[in-house]
Amino acid sequence: MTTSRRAFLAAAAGLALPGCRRATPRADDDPAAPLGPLERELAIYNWSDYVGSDTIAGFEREFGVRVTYDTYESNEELLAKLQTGASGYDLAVPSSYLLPALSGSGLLGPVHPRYLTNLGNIAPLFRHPPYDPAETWTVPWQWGVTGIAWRRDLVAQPPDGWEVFLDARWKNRMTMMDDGREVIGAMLKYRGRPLNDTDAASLSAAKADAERARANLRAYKSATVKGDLIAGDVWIAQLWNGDAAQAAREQPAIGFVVPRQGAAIWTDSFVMLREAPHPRAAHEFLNYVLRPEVAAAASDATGYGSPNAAGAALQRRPVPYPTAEERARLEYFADLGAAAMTWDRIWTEIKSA
Ligand code: N2P
Repeated sequence: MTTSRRAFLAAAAGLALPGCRRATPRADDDPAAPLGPLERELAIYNWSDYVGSDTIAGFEREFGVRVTYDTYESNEELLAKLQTGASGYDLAVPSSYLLPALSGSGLLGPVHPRYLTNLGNIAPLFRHPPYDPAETWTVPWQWGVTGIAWRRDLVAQPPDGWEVFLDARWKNRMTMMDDGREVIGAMLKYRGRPLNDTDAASLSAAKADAERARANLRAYKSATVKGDLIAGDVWIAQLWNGDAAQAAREQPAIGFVVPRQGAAIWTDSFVMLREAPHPRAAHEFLNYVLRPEVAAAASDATGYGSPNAAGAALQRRPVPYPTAEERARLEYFADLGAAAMTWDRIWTEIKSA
């Protein structure tokens, strides 16, 4: 791990951070203040395959704004980009567990509610969430769960638990995600431990299990595994439900299961970056994606759940929020505090084993 990354994680954990102070205040830091006129450009950094086919183009057409749109494959990749500073982006879409780290490091700017007239479309369940109780930083985008996608035509016995990754019968036909929170989290659930465990003995068992699983894996690969599943090169993959649903549209033999031991659930939200060069265009975009028809088209395309109640009602393929019974098996990723450094080290060791 690089020194700057260690410093960042330390800051996220609220530890002393020598040589780093909060940036000086900016006009846009006051969420009640009006923003300037609409800029002609906007820069967005989002997960791959996480909007509808017309989400960006529709905004460009209607608002006369040119959008620079780049994608990433993990929260880690997002963090790495943002911590270098001056990314040039206005908006990004972290998972909720990153919020304490991002806001605590002064990387975010507050959203200005006066421009978010469509916020009332968000379902009450997703309003004032624990990671942003005053709705200072976030506008919820989509939610999903992590499970196992598999080829029903190539694997006779449906996998239903995380132990499948330890099964050498599927050696080189399996992948887990290129994401430490997901891989270590899955191995913790496999042993019946909490998803965000910081106990040293549990973490060392999870590490040993992950290393045993690694011997069977073709690769660590996240959303980009869709192509390998469709092609039949990968038969069993740790994956998110929406990306699995996207792949299943092209190859109907792809199934998806939430492992019986339990799994992760997460919400990803749009955040404003503090150094956003185009804050007004960013707010117009946020209000645009809060429209029911825009939210519905996006979630129909991605296969993920929409926190937008008015949008979900318009979806062709709505994803119902898990029932209480299902939720009992699901856990939200949480900020790990000081233990983030330990997790990070373990993940580095697993990958280099
Ligand atoms: C990637 C979207 C998944 C987001 N296609 C994971 N939090």
